[in-house]
Amino acid sequence: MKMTSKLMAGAATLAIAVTGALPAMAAEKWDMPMAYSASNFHSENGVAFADCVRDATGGEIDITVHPGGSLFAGADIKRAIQTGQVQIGERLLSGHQNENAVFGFDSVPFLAPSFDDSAKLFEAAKPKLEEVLAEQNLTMLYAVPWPPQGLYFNKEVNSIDDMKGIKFRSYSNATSRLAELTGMLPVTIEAAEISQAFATGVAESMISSGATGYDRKVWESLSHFYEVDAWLPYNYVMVNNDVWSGVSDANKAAITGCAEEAASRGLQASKEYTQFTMDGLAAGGMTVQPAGDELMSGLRDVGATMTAEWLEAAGEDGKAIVDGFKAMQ
Ligand code: PCA
Repeated sequence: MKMTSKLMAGAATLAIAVTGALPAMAAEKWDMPMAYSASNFHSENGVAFADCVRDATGGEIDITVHPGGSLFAGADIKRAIQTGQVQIGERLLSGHQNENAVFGFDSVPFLAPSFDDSAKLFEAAKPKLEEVLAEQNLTMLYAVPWPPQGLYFNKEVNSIDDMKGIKFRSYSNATSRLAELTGMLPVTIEAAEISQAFATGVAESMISSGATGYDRKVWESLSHFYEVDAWLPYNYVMVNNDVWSGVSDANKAAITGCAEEAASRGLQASKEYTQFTMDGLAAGGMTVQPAGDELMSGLRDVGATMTAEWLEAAGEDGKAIVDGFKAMQ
């Protein structure tokens, strides 16, 4: 009896000595692929989110961010998370418009062209979006908008006619459709690859934010950026639901808190980057200015067609999102 308790006490001391030398619990390692360059504000925000999660979970969840499409290319990230090849990751929401039109709510031209409007549109779309994602074994943790989208060219462009035949880099169904409706030739290229595509002439134009043109130094190949404020597409961070359901309640709360901080920090960065990166494009030698009246009116016609097409494709869900958004205004 005495001997046993002595042995047990000894074993307990030994256990304390051993576990004391290790972290309280082995850290769970999560890989987080992201599609955009390490210096992009979404990627920097992702790293800050991972740091927050490491701190807030007392080191129990250790996220490694892989920016620039280095672990999975942008187009493959969502599937990698759904199938459990990675636990968590970030992707451009409208990159999945071909799966479900709901994913393209943020790329309806001129529907919500400011930061304030796009935040309302996102709130209106969130319940439906979460429902669609849940059916795909995914939980959205946070989402951050890109700055407003404008048009890049390697020449002066004053009308839709001037756009005919131009090779256009697209990043989603909506951007490909915009090219078709303006007589351009769309080719889908990830942001990580665009510097080369412009340098080699594979593409001569794109719609994107000042941020992406700035990140990729497109002034080396392109000459004009026209502010159009067509839409503000979102990037979102999602986690695999099997992984998420295995997380303790305390760690779920910690991660959700970090996600809320990341959403507001990312939004702030996106706002600040809007002017900063347009100034950067101009400093690189580009002409940066609002699109002229004739070009804008042509784009508005194209936008009306795209809006009708999206409403048709998104059906009741699309109508509910737009109605919910309009009710907030
Ligand atoms: N940059 C991303 C998507 C929207 C944006 O501003 C890109 O061009 O791929």
